[in-house]
Amino acid sequence: MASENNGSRSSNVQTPRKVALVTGITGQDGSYLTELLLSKGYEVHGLIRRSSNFNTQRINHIYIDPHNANKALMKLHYADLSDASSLRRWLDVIKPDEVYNLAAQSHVAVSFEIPDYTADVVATGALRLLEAVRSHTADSGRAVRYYQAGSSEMFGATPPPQSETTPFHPRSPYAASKVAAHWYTVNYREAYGLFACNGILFNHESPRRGENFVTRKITRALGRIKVGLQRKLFLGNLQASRDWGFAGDYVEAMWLMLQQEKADDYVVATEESHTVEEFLEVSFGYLGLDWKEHVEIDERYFRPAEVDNLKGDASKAKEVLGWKPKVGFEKLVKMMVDEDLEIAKREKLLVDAGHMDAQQQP
Ligand code: NDP
Ligand code: GDR
Repeated sequence: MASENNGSRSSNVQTPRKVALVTGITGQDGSYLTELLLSKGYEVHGLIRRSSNFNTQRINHIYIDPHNANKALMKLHYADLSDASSLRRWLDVIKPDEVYNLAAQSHVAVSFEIPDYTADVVATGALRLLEAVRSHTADSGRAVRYYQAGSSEMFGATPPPQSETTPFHPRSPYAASKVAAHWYTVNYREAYGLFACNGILFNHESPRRGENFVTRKITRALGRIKVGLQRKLFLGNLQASRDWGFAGDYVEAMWLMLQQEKADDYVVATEESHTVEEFLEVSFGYLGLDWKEHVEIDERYFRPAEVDNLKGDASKAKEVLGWKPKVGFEKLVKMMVDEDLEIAKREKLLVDAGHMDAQQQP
């Protein structure tokens, strides 16, 4: 009898669904992280900013209209990292257990063009969100865990391998702003006891990568070259080295950081580095093409200050989080080429049917 009671009691006990708040949910990482959190049973609230066109392409496949289903577990709300009041309001309404701050003006070269805006969103935006979390927890007595999307760009000119103890030497307004956001996060942890973690993530890519980052720019153009829609690809510095991983692997590390007993900072990387030229060799070679016949250097893509060599040391994440990357460099390149070749084939059909201009660039 006792065991029957115990059994029925435990089967009736339901752990409450965890609630996550994700800024930057419409971005590459936001989409993978949301998929991961939904698969773990979370309710996910994403903050999106207003734009003149819909900007939810990366999450449309997981969106369920709440008018059609009251069990929709991903919900979207308008807010902006430049608007402190919107951040505090949504925290009070949503009452999340975990906050992932992924929103950013994330393009390094563009940050030289719009430095003031970049600093406002990347640095002060993180501070606004931390302050909103702090004041929300102080007023409500709730515990909220916070993840800050830090970057290997913070290491900048400091030679590899780069770990949590490597000094920062940022080389762009974007990188300097991420350094500020990193220290704001450490400060809120030390000053207020907030459970706040910095993930220092090295470059991570995917078929959902923005089309003006170098890997996706290459695979997108390569697909179009292969089907005959384009001949040339204009690039900048081919000698820069990056530690490129797969975004799907990296969002797992973000989640793991917030499941630990103690808040801390972690480098997340594959520990392998390749030049842009090597990316060209592998991607073009995979489709049987010679990149040298198609690539031209355009100085417009050189940056006022470059980051030459990034290669992470992810020992701490491996030891403490038990994290390791599943997708290596070649597999990542092939995954991106395969997907972009399919997109190019569909574009070719539209061009041949007269529905699209062949010159139309993504
Ligand atoms: P993306 O550029 O793909 O996504 C950025 C997201 O931020 C988008 O959802 C964008 O919205 C949103 N956003 C931009 N400005 C604002 C704003 N003012 N208010 C609210 N939201 C805003 O970046 P990734 O997904 O690649 O990267 C995620 C985070 O990780 C970023 O902070 C990035 O700096 C950082 N990071 C990325 C790395 C990488 O290799 N991918 C490596 C290390 C760090 P919208 O869709 O409307 O533009
Ligand atoms: P990065 O990524 O600056 O490392 O920042 P990006 O892909 O833009 O550049 C990588 C390297 O390629 C060189 N490069 C070019 N880059 C672009 N975008 N376009 C070109 O035509 C081109 N030609 C050569 C660049 O000079 C650079 O050396 C990314 C972003 O996701 C950041 O938000 C993130 O913090 C870091 O990765 C880690």
